Amino acid sequence: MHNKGPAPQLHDGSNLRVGIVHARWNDTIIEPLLTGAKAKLKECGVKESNIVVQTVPGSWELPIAVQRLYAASQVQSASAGSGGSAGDLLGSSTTDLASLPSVSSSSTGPFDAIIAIGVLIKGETMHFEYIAGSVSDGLMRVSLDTGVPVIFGVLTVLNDEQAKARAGLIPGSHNHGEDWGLAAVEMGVKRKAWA
Ligand code: DLZ
Repeated sequence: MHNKGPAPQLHDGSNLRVGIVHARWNDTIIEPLLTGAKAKLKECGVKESNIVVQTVPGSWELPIAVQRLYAASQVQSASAGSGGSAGDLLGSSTTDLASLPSVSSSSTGPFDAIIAIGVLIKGETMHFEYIAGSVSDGLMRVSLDTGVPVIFGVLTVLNDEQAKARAGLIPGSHNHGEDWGLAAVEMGVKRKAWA
């Protein structure tokens, strides 16, 4: 099977803070992607308390959420010691995915990378092209405007089968969420080095 992801580079994520924002559309695909991303973050040493998860209704809302989450983490960093967290500033994470954690961060500081996760299935929406193009452009813009690496975890697929194959739900298939976790750590570490 193709789509095995990039050749892995292992980086130490123990000093990183990583945000994850995911859409709630297509939650059965989102859930394994999120789980895969978090598993790789932790494998690289990112502490649970340094992973903040937020949700939005759909992929369309990802760019604004990533932008505000990052801004909130900067404000919080500037006023460190005044209490609160980036998660608090945006409101608690609520999710219908019972197995997913809510916001849990006791740490402070701006995020070193943010992963945006969504699943757009062409067959289900006439909006597909509009949403996919705008969300891609929006996430790139947020990344370049803020300087924080935004990992593109938005699947744009033609049907359910393709979505499942990219979430590791079909035997022998690869969970792209794992790549996004690794990419977040690599880019977070490199961004610090390039600062
Ligand atoms: C409206 C809509 C449709 C039809 N399909 C999807 C989808 O496949 N994946 C997704 O993440 N979101 C979808 N949405 C919701 C939009 O992203 C957005 O949440 C709403 O239009 C409200 O702004």
